[in-house]
Amino acid sequence: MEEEIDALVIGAGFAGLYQLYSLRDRLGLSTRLLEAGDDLGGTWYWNRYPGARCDSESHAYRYFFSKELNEEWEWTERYPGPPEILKYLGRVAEKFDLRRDMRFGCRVVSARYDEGANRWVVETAAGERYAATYLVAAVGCLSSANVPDIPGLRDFAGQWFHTGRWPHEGVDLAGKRVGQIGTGSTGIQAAPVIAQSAAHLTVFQRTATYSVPARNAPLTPEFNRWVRENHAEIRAVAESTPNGHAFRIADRNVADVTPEERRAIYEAAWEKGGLQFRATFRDLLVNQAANDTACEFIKGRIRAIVRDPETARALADVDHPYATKRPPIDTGYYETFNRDNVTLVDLRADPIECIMPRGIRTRSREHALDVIVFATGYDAMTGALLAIDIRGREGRSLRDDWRAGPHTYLGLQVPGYPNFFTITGPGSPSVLTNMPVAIEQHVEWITGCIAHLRRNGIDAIEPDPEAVRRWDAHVEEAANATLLSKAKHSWYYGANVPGKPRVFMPYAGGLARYRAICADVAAKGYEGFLLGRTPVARSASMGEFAEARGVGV
Ligand code: N01
Repeated sequence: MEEEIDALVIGAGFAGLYQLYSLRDRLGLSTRLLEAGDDLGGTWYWNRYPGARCDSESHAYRYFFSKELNEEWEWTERYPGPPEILKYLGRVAEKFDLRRDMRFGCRVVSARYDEGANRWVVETAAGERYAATYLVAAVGCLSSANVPDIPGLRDFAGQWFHTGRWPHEGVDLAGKRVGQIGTGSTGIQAAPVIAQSAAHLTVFQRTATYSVPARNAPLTPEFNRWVRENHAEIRAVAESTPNGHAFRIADRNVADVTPEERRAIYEAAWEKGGLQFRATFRDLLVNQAANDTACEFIKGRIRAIVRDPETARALADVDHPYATKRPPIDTGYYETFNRDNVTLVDLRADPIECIMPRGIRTRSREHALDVIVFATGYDAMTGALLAIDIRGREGRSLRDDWRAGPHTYLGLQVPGYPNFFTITGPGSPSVLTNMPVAIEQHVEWITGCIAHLRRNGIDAIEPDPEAVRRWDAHVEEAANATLLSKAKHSWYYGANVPGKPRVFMPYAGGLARYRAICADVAAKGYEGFLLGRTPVARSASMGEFAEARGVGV
């Protein structure tokens, strides 16, 4: 017997909590939230690895929708860590009485659209069933852990962990020989902290990257007062910039300043720390020559910090323009390689061959290890959605429909899956932004859309395949207009997961522009969407869509 409700939300991170609140308390819908983890927090529930910390600055890493919440909540550090973020989300759940409609330990395994009943039938791993008119996936963009299939892992005699599934009780690394595979944002945060307790840390680097100091620090009472008094301004900035952060991109090109001025600008940004480094010039992500100057500056810093010339060379041997892979920020990452107990292995020169019971064998030698840490990232953006067997009209399957890459309209809906919404789905700015700001926009758009349907007695909504085609093309065009398209080996292209289609997944046109597009679509009566279950209009469109993609319906 299934529980009948109006709306079902999957995932209890920033997105799911706000969606539950919005549908239940603003629209008055009976709403349930299902979460695989044993508590709320989403990415912050799972990511408890050493050094885990948010890369967005805390004053803009929050919901803005509630003035009261903003006034009562104060962050303690420039970049909050998981315990404080979980405390914040716990406070949100308490303040809005969300827990009574949340179910934990419920992994959704399938969601099937019953066309006759116009309901989504959702089933959990434990066999519980729910039937809802609206289904919202708030499953996160970076939640499906990617553990590379390296031969021999099963026979490893030590312990191994993926950073995104780190044991909540912690791992005692004292006196252990630790091997860390991966040097993305996570690995760069983890290595300095692991090195402090491990007997030895070996960092296995496949692709060098550019990192800028985070310069985390406790927040002063003065700063927090300023934040309290300026929420509206902070929000306005975050909502009007391309990346959803509370800082503006400088209105100048690299060529507008002299080399000395440029150096001073980079130095000041390096000292200030954080993702603002990317905002020093407006053409860093669109002009290769401009980008080269940032690359050179950072490479120079790496060489100046790291004492061993060969290690410095490998760390500075970056093969892509700055910020075309997600730029990490760090606390003492490069300095870590000056420690006696830390070694870098350059996998480009000495690739991993296999994992042995006692360590990792690279082409040239064996590295004895007690613990392997996989900081190897995620099956990003589509992984968590496709982990669920999602079936739309006529039994069509999302796994099949996205075999060649995701197709969405605005990253919000998929053709053939009526009343199914994705928060920060592929095709939306999502991972290129400060997530809570992108999430708020999506949740509010979805809530407004459902309100529109109910007000007007419309029983279903799904995108017009033609609009999806145009949006897919626009997403590709937006990426190609930037240097992001020069890092084809990034996870933005799905390149980190063997066999995954190479499609640029997030929307690179900027959050502010995207917001305007979404608002315009809604203002025009949901232009590009098919409203209502009108079989004739729908089957004509589906035929067209299938034809264009060369598949049968
Ligand atoms: O994952 P990644 P991440 N053999 O995919 C390497 C967000 N985030 O967890 O580059 C050897 O970026 C891989 O090498 P390569 C943020 O959006 C946010 O670090 O594919 N190496 C790379 O070095 C970020 O971008 C915060 O050649 C292998 C690393 O593993 C996203 O999460 C903090 C390998 C994976 O890097 C993902 O970051 C942390 C193999 N078989 C992360 N497979 C915040 O603070 C992979 N690698 C908010």
